[in-house]
Amino acid sequence: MNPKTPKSARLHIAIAGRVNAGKSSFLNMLAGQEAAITSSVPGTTTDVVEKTMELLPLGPVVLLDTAGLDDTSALGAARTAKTKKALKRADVLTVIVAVDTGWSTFEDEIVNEARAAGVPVVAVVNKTDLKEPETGFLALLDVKKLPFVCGSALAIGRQEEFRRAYKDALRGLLPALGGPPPALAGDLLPPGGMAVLVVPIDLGAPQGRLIVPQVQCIRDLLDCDSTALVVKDRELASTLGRLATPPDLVICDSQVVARTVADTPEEIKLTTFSILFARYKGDLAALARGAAQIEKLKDGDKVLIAEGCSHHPLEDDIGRVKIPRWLRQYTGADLRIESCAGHDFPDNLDEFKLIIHCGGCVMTRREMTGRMDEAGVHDIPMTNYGLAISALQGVLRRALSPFPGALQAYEMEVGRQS
Ligand SMILES: Nc1nc2c(ncn2[C@@H]2O[C@H](COP(=O)(O)OP(=O)(O)OP(=O)(O)O)[C@@H](O)[C@H]2O)c(=O)[nH]1
Ligand SMILES: [Mg+2]
Repeated sequence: MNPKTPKSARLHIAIAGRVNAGKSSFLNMLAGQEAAITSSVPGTTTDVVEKTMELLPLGPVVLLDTAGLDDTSALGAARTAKTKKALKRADVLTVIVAVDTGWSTFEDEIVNEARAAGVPVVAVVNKTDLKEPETGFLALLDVKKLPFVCGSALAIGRQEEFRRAYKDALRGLLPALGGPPPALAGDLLPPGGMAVLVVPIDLGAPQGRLIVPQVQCIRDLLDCDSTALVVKDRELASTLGRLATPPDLVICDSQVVARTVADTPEEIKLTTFSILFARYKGDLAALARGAAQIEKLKDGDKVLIAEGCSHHPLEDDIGRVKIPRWLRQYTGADLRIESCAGHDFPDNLDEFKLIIHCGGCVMTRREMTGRMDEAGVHDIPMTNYGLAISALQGVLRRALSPFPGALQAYEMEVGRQS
């Protein structure tokens, strides 16, 4: 992957530890530049610092430098909370511990939290220029079953060795990182197949380019030796009419799904970008089950609309305006609708009857599945924008038809008494 790899497709590495352990110095050593501020003042890093880079031969990563776990300043608790939030989007945790301070309950706590969430952990023993780590210390890491590397982020001349050892340790964790993500769209087509992508160019479309999910889909189709034909919604019917053989799949933006369904002959498989990403980023069947909850909403029910990025909402913003309007129209119920954005996901999930999440194009698969797990723990149905829109337009069954398992999950849940 090259430097333009979308952030969400990069391996996210959270770097955590106590203040002054050398977290930021370690990040700078990996990056080969002063990406984060370092100093001997405890609590130098106060917020999460992100650095995207190529960590060869591992590939593209995002390093997340965090505030110290034992930050005792007035804002310490808020900073630690941010660190824990960063852990939610991390694929792997690196715990930095300075050799002269040793291991403490702070490290134990974050390691336990990561492990409980299924995030593999590697320990880095830093500042070995000050003293050699004691065997008892290293034995303790062994007992905790933590792979570890030792070195000094500041020892010029020995940094390459430190970097290499660290990357080897990360590679050792790769099986635990779950291998490559599932296919996006290419597996739905026969070899040499063709997909038509329906992309509306409306006010919400950025100037001069396509959006990341569309580009990723095109790339995935090309990787699978398929043909991708891109049209605007208005040109779909005439384009289909001009093709000598029908396409194997039509993929459309959720916002034009009703029109796309109307313009696409019944025998052609059809889905939305959003549904493809639901499968790619999370558990499509679970999100389809969540969409069934729309049929059961009643007066006074609270619905959470959750957005992965914090963009400036347009007048007819999909999450803030359109979905709430369609939900109220469709259910006829007096719903209480709240929204959240960015990496903040509320703690009071119990209050909601349904969570409608965006496609999560800027989120990692882990962050998305983590949110689904959280909703699952609270037994709150969760679906996503695309599935909800298709349901609210009355075409969800058609849009799920390429995914029989998810369609069945939806049907069963609709049929279940609430
Ligand atoms: N001797 C030695 N000092 C180091 C090493 N790594 C970092 N330091 C020093 O330790 C101090 C803290 O380094 P930082 O990288 O800012 O530590 P941090 O963990 O990011 O600290 P906070 O952001 O305050 O939580 C600085 O004075 C660094 O120069 C190392 O390997 N050896
Ligand atoms: Mg720091």
